Amino acid sequence: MIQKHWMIGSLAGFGLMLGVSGASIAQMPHDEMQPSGTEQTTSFRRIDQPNWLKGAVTAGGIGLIGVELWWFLFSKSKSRKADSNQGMQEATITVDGGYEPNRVVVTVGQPVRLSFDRRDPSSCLEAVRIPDFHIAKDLPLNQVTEIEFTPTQPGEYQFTCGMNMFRGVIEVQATDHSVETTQNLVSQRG
Ligand SMILES: [Cu+2]
Repeated sequence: MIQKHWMIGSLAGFGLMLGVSGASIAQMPHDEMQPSGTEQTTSFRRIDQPNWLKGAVTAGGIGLIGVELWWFLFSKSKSRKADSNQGMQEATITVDGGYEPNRVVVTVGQPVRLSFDRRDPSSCLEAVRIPDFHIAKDLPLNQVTEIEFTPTQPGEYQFTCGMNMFRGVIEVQATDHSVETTQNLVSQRG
């Protein structure tokens, strides 16, 4: 949530910057054109912006809209399959304005080690909880904290910050796909 607001703010700031710099570029040749001592018109004068500038500003605007769309639609769900390493399923989750990735895919019945790499000083993210596995752990800043557990049932299990504001999902897949359909929605808590 918080990061989204920053993002919107910085996007707006960037857009403003584009506009302002565009205007000052457009004004430069105009000012130089005025010879000193001749009549100064106080009435409005139409500033003809060069076409390349109009094109650049338009392209910039469209680009920003694209970035925003991408941010809202796609950046939220980043999924990663855990790496299997000598029977241990491992994944590193970066804690910075949320969880990245915020969906980790693992296989049932094998131990999982999640390494939370906390880089965000916000107290909101100073702890992580995985209620279904009765895990609650502090995440010291600029350290990697490992959490281990073994999922025994396929399903989707949430992990959250201490206040339940930021969330991620551990997706536990069945090894046998016939089991998956019957046990898919084991537990999901809001
Ligand atoms: Cu929080």
